[in-house]
Amino acid sequence: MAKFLYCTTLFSIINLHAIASYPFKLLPRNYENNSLEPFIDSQTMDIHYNGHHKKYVEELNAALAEHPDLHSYSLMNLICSLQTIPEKIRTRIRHNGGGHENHTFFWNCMSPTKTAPGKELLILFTNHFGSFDGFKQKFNEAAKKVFGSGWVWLCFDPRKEKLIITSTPNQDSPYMYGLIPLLGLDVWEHAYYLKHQNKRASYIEAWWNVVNWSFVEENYQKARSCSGGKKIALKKKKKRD
Ligand code: MN3
Repeated sequence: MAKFLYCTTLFSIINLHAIASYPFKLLPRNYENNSLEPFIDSQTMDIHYNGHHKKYVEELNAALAEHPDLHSYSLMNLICSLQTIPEKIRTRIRHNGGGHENHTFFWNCMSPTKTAPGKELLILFTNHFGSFDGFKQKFNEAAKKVFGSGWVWLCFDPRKEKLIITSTPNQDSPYMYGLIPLLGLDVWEHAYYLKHQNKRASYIEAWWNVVNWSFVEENYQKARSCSGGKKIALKKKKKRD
């Protein structure tokens, strides 16, 4: 129980939107559907946000409606303590709570304003993945490998105090696995099929143009301060994976 409280408290400091509780709301994005053109098309952004994401929020609220004992739970409490959720609604909370969290995070991972990784992030990528290009290559490989529907992530692992690239199936959030996401990419077909059809690689390539590196930097700084302020970026790596 203590571990659970530690995790949800730590994660809620990092991800403030996740402290909200029932009834959950679709949060506004700070750009329009067409703002990411030509890299992410307007129709996909509209259907993805007003269709898919909105549905996750509605389904999450519907699953919780008849469980008033869970109405005080934050989104982070719900998705980090699935084993304590009544079995009858556990899968719905996992899919729709994860879907709400992941998509809220994903909108912030993109920006119509061109950004670039700062000096500290570049050092971080060099130390963990050989170079910035090395990081992108490994991230691309992981994104192409996701079978079916899922996500690829750059995460901070607070147990090992290092960065990792990983994927999650369906709408699972990295927080469910004790990881803090810094950057995430939705590789469900609904995220790209209208424009890129079956060519996931071309979607991934286009997406790099709209990555919000300021958000990644912000997430990294919060993860670092919550892990005791250690300079993980400057840590020498003994052995490369
Ligand atoms: Mn999606």
